[in-house]
Amino acid sequence: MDFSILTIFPEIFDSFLSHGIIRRAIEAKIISVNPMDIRNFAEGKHRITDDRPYGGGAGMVMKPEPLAGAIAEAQKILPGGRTILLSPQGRPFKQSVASELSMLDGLIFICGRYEGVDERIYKTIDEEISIGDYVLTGGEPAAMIIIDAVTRLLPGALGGEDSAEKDSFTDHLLEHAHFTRPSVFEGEAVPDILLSGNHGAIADWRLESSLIRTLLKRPDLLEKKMLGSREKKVLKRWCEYIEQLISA
Ligand code: 9D3
Repeated sequence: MDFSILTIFPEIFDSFLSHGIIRRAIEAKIISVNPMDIRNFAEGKHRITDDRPYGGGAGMVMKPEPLAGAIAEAQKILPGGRTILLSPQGRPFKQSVASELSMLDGLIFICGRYEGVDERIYKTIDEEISIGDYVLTGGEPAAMIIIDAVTRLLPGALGGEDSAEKDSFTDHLLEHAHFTRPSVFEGEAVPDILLSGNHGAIADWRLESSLIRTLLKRPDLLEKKMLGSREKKVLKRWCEYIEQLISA
């Protein structure tokens, strides 16, 4: 998958691209990431990329000409790539959107700054995505988040058995609790089952851990989930336990 990022701050991406799974995915040629400086497409001595809004008011607007030039260049480099404007008004980014984008060959991200972009660039974009209901200073963190979430879904990016397929989030469940050595830390022991070697019992314990954590921390996720018979059995046992507590 090839990513192009249109930004006035291309250096923001240096550290992101130099570490961990993203770095390895680039080295393995699973992805390429090309931050492009919108300023390189701006004319005049000062290469200005923003201007005051017609009609007045606070803040600045991204000028259309440099953006249009940068978008045209990116679309030439990635023909058939999907052009995505990152903005607070976009479609909410979710794991399902990451999964959809991971099927494509190329993505072009436009990182807005200031109050927004000139309305006339909308005809050159395919869609608009937001990463959530909070206010950022620009689209750059959103580009990193989407590239990160999409890359780990690509074949070979995670390596080994840690496949993205068994991610509990796609399944509307939070991850179960995790433990590693030492077996006792500050007086607190690891649950015996995890040391038992009984893989069936361990799988049951992990499902229970996932379900109860989700119930306590993100009940909204559990409401979306289709419960199977194993899940129902675990939750019923908790119901019975709570009923016992009440009637005692
Ligand atoms: C004063 C009105 N503001 C809208 C809430 C204007 C405004 C604020 C911040 C316009 C752009 C921005 C910069 N944000 C992004 O570029 C952005 C963003 C975000 O702020 N939240 C969630 N997702 C995204 S994706 C890009």
